[in-house]
Amino acid sequence: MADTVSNTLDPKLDRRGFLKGCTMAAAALGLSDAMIPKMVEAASSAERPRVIWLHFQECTGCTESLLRASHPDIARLILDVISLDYHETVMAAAGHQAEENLHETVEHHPFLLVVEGAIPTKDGGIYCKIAGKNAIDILAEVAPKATAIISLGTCAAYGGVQAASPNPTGAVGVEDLPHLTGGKPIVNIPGCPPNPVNLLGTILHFLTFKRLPALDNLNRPLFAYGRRIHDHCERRAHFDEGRFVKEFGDEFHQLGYCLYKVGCKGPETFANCPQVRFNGVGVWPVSVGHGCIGCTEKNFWDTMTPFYERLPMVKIPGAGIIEDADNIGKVLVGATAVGVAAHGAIGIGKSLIKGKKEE
Ligand code: FSX
Ligand code: SF4
Ligand code: F3S
Repeated sequence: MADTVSNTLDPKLDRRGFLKGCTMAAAALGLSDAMIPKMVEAASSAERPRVIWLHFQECTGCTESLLRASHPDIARLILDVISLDYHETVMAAAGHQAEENLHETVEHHPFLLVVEGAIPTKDGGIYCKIAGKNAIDILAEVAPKATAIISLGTCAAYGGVQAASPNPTGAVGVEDLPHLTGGKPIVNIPGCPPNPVNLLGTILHFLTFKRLPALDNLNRPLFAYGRRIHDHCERRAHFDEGRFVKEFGDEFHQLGYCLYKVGCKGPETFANCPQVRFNGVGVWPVSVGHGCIGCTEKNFWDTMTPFYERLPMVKIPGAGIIEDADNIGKVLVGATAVGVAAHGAIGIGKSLIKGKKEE
């Protein structure tokens, strides 16, 4: 009965793909190569942890981005190291059989819980129902029995797009419902969608060290969300020198200049996108010409919008708050060496964006 999902996908990864995935996860975790054999040993153990994967209010982009990853096939790798007992999108079982699988694991085995999607709390939770139960009841039934909970994607972590003002369904993230989760540890892996490497790294960390990774103040693993996008961006030299794209498609866009003035939220966003990148082909939003919209940050649909207007004030370590974007490069020369901002020290509210100065 267990592992009802893995065998519905491609065959197991070959050894080379498996090693490549572990090496990628070790790099994301900031571990030395010396740790890779230990990680491979832990990941190859016959004792694969059981995982229940619940879907609530979401677009399923989190699972899609996982399934679309390649070189290595991260979905395949994850499915090789866990026993996925319940996952509504990809499991072969349906109806009563699927529900039986869920209850069997919940009642009789230790398991990790992955949640995708927000939980709507208004009007008795009627806005998300599965198998006749609403998301609140399902979470209350499953979460307190989990060893730990991984909230995958910004929706499960913080409510996501459903929670955007005026939040008509009362959508919240898993961590907002502590009375339903029984005090179980929660790891948020935000992103809309999140990078599957960060899920893989969290699972491999758990398998290798028998504990969850260290978290930041928003319960995100520090290995993945400990640095600002802006600090590792390949366009940073243009920012520092004051070379900006003025509008999409202009000559500066074609030259690969900084996207700050067309709305990039990289200076306020914590994630490893520039280092880990996506889809196994080395791309991330900024590398293909679009600014970061801050999708790993709490309530980004409200706090990071309008997406195509620049952040009005950028706090630069050692240089204070810069309000005039035209002069930002000049001020920054000499200031960038000051170092990385204290994690979480930077924050921006919608009122700031609304109150921005016109250039
Ligand atoms: Fe949310 Fe995930 Fe954005 Fe979509 O499942 S994080 S809307 S990419 O898919 O939950
Ligand atoms: Fe990169 Fe955006 Fe920072 Fe410019 S503002 S350097 S595009 S992260
Ligand atoms: Fe999201 Fe920005 Fe990364 S939009 S995917 S955090 S570059």
